[in-house]
Amino acid sequence: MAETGTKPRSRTAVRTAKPPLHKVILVNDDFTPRAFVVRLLKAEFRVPEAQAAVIMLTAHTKGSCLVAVFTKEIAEEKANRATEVARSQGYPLLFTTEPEE
Ligand code: TYC
Repeated sequence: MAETGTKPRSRTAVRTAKPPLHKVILVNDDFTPRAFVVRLLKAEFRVPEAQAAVIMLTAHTKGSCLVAVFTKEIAEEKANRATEVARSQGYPLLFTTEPEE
């Protein structure tokens, strides 16, 4: 193709917007058994045993603990689902979500 010798006057930076990420947070309570929390973390979030135990203990001692980070929809879906599984067993366990800074 023949060169015209002209150059584009402006450039457009091509960037793909990153989806906003949300944290899933485990909230402590006085009633849910520790072993159940660990089992739920393993089953719903695919967290290995040792990590599940650390997350559970951190929530137990500090009041809450970060479980994982996902896109907004997935985070809400996972938090709701895990909370519902606990409720279906009669426990008040709560998972919340919040946007990641
Ligand atoms: N605090 C609960 C107990 O002593 C255990 C627990 C830990 C519950 C973490 C919720 O997010 C939680 N049985």
